[in-house]
Amino acid sequence: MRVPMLLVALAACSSTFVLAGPPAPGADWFAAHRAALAAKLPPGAVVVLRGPAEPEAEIGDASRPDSSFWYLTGFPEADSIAVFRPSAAEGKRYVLFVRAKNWAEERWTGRRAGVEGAKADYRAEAAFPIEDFQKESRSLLAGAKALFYLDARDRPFREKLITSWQAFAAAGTESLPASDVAPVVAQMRLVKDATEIAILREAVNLSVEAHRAALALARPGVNEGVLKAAMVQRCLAGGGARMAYAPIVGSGPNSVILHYSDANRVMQRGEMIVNDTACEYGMYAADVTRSYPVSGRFSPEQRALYEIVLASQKAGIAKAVAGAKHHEIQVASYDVIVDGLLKLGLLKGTHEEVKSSRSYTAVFPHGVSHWLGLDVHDAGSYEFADPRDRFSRYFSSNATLRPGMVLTVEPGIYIPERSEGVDPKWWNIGVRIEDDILVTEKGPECLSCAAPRELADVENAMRPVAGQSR
Ligand SMILES: [Mn+2]
Repeated sequence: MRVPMLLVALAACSSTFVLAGPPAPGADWFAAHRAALAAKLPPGAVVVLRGPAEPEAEIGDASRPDSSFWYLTGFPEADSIAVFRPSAAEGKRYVLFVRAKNWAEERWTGRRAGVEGAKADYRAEAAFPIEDFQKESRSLLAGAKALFYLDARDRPFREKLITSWQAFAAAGTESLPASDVAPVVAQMRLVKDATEIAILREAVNLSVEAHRAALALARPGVNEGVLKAAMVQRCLAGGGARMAYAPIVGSGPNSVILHYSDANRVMQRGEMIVNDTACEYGMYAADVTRSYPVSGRFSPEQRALYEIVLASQKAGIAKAVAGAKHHEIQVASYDVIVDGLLKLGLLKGTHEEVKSSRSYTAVFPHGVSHWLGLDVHDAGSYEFADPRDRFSRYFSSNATLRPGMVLTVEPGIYIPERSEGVDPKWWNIGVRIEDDILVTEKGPECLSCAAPRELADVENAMRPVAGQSR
């Protein structure tokens, strides 16, 4: 008995204290993305990608590469530019502009690959210090027929680039087009390959562990921040570089605030908690929400709303099948919520009246599904047929689901206090249930459903150890 126990203890130690870190995709993987992009562009295209400069502020998380820039280059440092020109002569097809090695600066802000590292580790055929971009760009753009750029929200960079491109074009007789390549890259990012799905699974699994940790800590008298801290601990200790988004841990009156981010209130018996928190891992985001009673036992009202949201989520997930349109998820989830609220008397009128008056938006004010990937609200078109306003968009997203797409399904009900005509027993109850769904040939696969979700599973996960009361 003794030896196995020791081994168990050692294993526990190593998993607690050793950060293995996420798997880093190899240079081939990024090169394949560049090749796939090239195949979508006209012959003679030149692509200029901006990796944004580090923000001025010296506080906050370490800067994160722009998702699309990283997807195409794998280069993780701030303030860089990649020029990609498939039809150019060898030696000029892929050029990186990076911050040069400079110990006096690196000792403050971190080590750099430098010009040599850009070639050796990131497959650049040539590399230059970032300051040389203006000087070198003329020869890199010469002879190109169309410019495609990715500005990563660096507007001055984009304006300067287009100005020089147009000046350059004016010198010739043809008019040369310049366009944003972001929508093209976004469509590539929409369908995940096996490497991306493997990393996403890790991000989600880590987030599920974090949710379990938080569930076990919830009880009256505990501050929301304690749950948030436990989740951040789990994400970072598991090798995540940062959270996938600002954690939302709201109890009672905060459970009806969709993006409540203070997490600094003492939870009271009888309240609900909405916990929308997840890890980023290897650059990929999970996005998971669980809702549960502070006391560990659902009250009748909490149970009634939770059952509607859960049924709504299951109806939505069932529509996440290859060939379906994205809005079918929204429609299926919506129908269950409206029917459930009508039955409870929390919405008045008929299903049709609720839809045409949009009275449901008082308690169900958001859409139920978005793409998930490198960004929590990932890139990729929804192909809205009716873009007039947010509710029209939710119900008209015509993108066709394909295997390899990953999306969230996250219906919710939030009853604010002083809701007109609503019995106060319903006030300040918020419920959102959100899971991450992979579309496969065989149907929807819920990546995050291991986080307790059925009512009994939630209560069991919160059951206190013997002798402790809530
Ligand atoms: Mn979400």
